[in-house]
Amino acid sequence: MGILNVTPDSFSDGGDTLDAAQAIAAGRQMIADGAGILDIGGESTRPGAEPVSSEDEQRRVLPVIAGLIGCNVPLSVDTRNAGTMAAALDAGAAIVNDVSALSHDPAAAPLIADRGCPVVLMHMRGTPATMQAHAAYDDVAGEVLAELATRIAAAQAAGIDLLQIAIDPGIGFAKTSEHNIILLQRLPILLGLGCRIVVGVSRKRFIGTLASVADPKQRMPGSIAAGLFALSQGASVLRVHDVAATVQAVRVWQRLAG
Ligand code: HH2
Repeated sequence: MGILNVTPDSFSDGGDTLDAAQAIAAGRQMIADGAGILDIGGESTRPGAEPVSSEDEQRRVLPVIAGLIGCNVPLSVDTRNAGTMAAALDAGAAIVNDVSALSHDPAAAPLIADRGCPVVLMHMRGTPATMQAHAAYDDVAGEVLAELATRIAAAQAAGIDLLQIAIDPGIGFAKTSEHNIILLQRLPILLGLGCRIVVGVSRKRFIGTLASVADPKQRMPGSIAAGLFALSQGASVLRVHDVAATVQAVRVWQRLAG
C-alpha cells in the first residue's frame, strides 16, 4: 500500500505532493514501482497534528482520486470523516482506511455498511492531538487486541461484514517506541481476530530511535527491516512511502521465506 499524502504537514513528506498533479504523478510512479493499493490522505495524523475539516480534506483528495481512477489498482482513502469517505467512494475509491477505527464520526460505520466496501480499522487512543498522553498499557498487545475486537464488534453491529474488515495495530498512535516493538513482536495474537492485518511502520519515529536516524526521509532501510519482520509475524499489507525499495525487498523475502 503506497502512501500518497496530499497534506502540507505530514511528518515525513508534508508538502511533497500537495499539488494534485504532483500527487497524481507520484501515485502513477508508485503503481509502476509495484504498489498494489494507493492510500490517499488529506489530513496529517502525526502526534499533535491539528484536525482538518472534511471540506478541506475533500478539496485535497478528490482531484487526486479522479486523476488516478482507471490506474488498475484499488484506491484507498485515509480519513476519519464520513463526508470524505462518501465523496471518495463516489469518486471511485474502493477502500476506506480510518485511523479512528470508525469511532470518530458516528455516520462512518453505517456508510461503510451501506456501501459494502473494505475498511481498515486502526488502533488508536484519543485523537492525533492527544494520543501520546494515552500511551500507558499494562499489556500493550493484549489491550490493543481487546480494543480492536471492540471496534470489530461495533462495525459488525452496524452491518459491516467481517470479511470486509482489515485491522491495524496503529504503530506510533498512542504508543511509545517500546510499545511499538512489543506489538510487532506479538503481532500474531491479532491473527485470532480473523481479519487481514495492515501494518504501517514506514519512516516512523521508533525506526529513528532504534537506528539513531533523525531525518524521517533517511529511515527507509530501517522501515524495510521492520516491514519484513511484520510480514513474518502475519501482516499481509504494508503501508509504505518507499514503494520501489519495499517491493524489491518483499519479493526477495517472499521467495526465501517460501
Ligand atoms: N499511519 C499514518 C496514517 N495513516 N493508516 C493506517 N492504517 N496505519 C498506519 O500506520 C497509518 C495510517 C501516519 O503516517 P503518514 O500518513 O505517513 O503521516 P501523516 O499522518 O503525518 O500524514
